[in-house]
Amino acid sequence: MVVSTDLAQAWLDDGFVLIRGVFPEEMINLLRLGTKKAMEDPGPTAKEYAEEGKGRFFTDHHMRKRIPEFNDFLSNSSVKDIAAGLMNTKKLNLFDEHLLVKEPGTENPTYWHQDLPYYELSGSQIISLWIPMDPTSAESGAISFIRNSHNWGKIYQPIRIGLGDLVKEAEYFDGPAPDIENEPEKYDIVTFDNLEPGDCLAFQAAVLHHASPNITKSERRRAISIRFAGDDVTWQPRSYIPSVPDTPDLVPGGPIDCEQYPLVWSKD
Ligand SMILES: O=C(O)CCC(=O)C(=O)O
Repeated sequence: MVVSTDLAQAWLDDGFVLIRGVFPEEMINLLRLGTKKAMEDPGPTAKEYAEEGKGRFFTDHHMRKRIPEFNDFLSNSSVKDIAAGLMNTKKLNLFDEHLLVKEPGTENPTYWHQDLPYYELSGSQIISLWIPMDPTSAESGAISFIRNSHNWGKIYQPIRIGLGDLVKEAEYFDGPAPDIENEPEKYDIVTFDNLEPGDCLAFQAAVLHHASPNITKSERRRAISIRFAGDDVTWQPRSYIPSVPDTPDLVPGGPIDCEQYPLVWSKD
């Protein structure tokens, strides 16, 4: 799969880009099977955000370490080509896979946030490929972005994405994110409310984004964000993220290659 220069430019300018129909059904089925396993037997990094009896907002990270289907998807789909093409990078480190499942009746939104302060990384070539496993509508958990907000030069204080409270231990940075929910007219908000399995929504780590609750009665909203870092990314330890002992040999400002952030692709 070759990423056009127009798509790569849109990723740079807007901070996000949608690529339709890039993953065939058998690839999405790998993700669905992996997700089933992750939810039936949650690993140590799994979290539940929904209140008892109000749907289920399930998240997990780094599932490839214990569930082979996620590795199969990483090896056999075009996910790395897309990430490398959009970022125009010579190498890719995989640094996270984040599973985000909102079952019917889940009232939790995913609060407005940037991903960057949750990472121990610094740089501009940091991408998430958000891949829905179900049709996704405004009612089932559509994702929205503020166009170009990655270029505002701000890092906002992280928030617990499913609960809405600020992470107190985190740095204050540029303060909490603006109150976008109550003043939407002030922002250039783009909502992707008609995604299909096979689509891929790519976005930059500093772009502000949000996802709605799943207020449907029967539509699941399973999605995975697969995250890669490119050439300009260095290690940026953050006191409130307990990374040791997974990144023992990294030096602040230095390269990120290590077991936790494996080099998974390079341009020969
Ligand atoms: O899927 C969601 O609810 C939000 C996704 C998100 O915030 C992310 O992938 O960074």
